[in-house]
Amino acid sequence: MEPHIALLPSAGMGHLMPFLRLAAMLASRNCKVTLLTAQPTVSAAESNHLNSFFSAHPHIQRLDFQVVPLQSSNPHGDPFFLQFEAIIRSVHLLPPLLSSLSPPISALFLDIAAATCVDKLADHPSLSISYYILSTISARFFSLITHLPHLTLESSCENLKLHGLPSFSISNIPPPLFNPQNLFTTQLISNARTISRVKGVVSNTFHWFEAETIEALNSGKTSITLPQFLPIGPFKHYEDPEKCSSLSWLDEQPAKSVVYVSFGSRTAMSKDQIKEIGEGLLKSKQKFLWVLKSAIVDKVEETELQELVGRSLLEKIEEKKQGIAVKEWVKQEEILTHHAIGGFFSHCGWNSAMEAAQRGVPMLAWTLNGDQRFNAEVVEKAGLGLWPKHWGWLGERLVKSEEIKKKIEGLMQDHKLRSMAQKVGEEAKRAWETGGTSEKVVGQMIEMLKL
Ligand code: BUP
Repeated sequence: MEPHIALLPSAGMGHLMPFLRLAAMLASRNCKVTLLTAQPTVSAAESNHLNSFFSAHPHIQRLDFQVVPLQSSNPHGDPFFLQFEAIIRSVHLLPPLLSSLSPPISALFLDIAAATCVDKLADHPSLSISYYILSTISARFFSLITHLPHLTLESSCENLKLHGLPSFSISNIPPPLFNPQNLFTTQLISNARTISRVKGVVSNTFHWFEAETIEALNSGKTSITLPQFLPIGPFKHYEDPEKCSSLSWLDEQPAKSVVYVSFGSRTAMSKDQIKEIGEGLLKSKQKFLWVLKSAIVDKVEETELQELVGRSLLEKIEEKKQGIAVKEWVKQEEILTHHAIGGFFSHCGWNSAMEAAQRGVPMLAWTLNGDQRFNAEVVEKAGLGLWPKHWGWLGERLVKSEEIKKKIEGLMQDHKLRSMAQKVGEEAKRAWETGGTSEKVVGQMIEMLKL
């Protein structure tokens, strides 16, 4: 009989996208799939994507999970981290929901950002199921997280060596992790404590891309016992009927002539920095498609494009016809697949990095916060991209247009980088061919789910 699998994403598009892709993939492999949707969502992008996903995939069941709002939440806290916390604290509402499903579920996939829910669910008498984590981050960052509960991070050291794992540079560790009181840190630590209780950790990465870390995680030689790490990336695109106007502009551009610029769904930059980016793009003389944001959460986006970019800069952009600036949700995967795209100037969120890897699109990484420096290390080591480390974390310094111009020229004109990125794309495809590493692991995972 086909296994019935439930999936519970946490919050934010960087978490929802890989869950939707995993849900579509499991459904295509003869699993019955129920997707739990924590309500209300933080962003409009999440609710829009959920609606269009369910209408395009009527065979996947939707189960709304009303999350209890936090009693006294810090109004200045990151709304996505607060939602992780609200989901974790609403875990007591899950057993009746999950046990009402028919046929009964055999497994629940939890987001790494809410993995600690397993502690409350695993001992519940009405649930006799297996638990998996979907790790929405690189294997490299995951490997650091596994050891967090037993670590005291000291910013005075240069490198961190954990038994059985490749070493880490301290300067790449997100600064909040040095503060044990920070919500990001406390959540990661409690999620990390749960890892050893699950049956497997599914990850959107592939063996060739992170071979050393993946092998270390599965070697049994780490100082803590870990479940099986299952690299099944790059996750495949799922059908999405929504339209995206930027694609028609791209249709008119020559092959590999456009740099796509986007710093993810959660990063809003200062107006000064936006101005420098715009000037840098114009000075580089490269064509560009630039996606802007003015707020962390799209529901509170109020600033118009003209106010954000500045009228004179926007007029220059329109006059020169060198590129377009948009302030809307775009179909990033389709943009990256478009023949006109020659480079991706990105914050190096893990999904973005994997989407570029899958298509062999060279990257210029500007790591702004969270796990992004870890991701950029992977991207740089694989030959997929350039990473000016000295640009610092978000807001640490104002990166001037001249520096941006030079790096964009490097991204778009470096033939060696282009051919190395192409090789990454070929390896990513190979992982999914018959007998490829990810394809084999998926087969193994489906067998585990049938048990
Ligand atoms: Br913005 C934007 N269209 O306009 P990351 C993003 N995306 O399809 P993040 C679009 O959202 P974290 C847009 O393709 C990727 O799948 C993009 O995830 C898609 O970055 C996802 O790259 C964004 O991981 O999350 O959202 O900043 O904080 O987890 O890095």
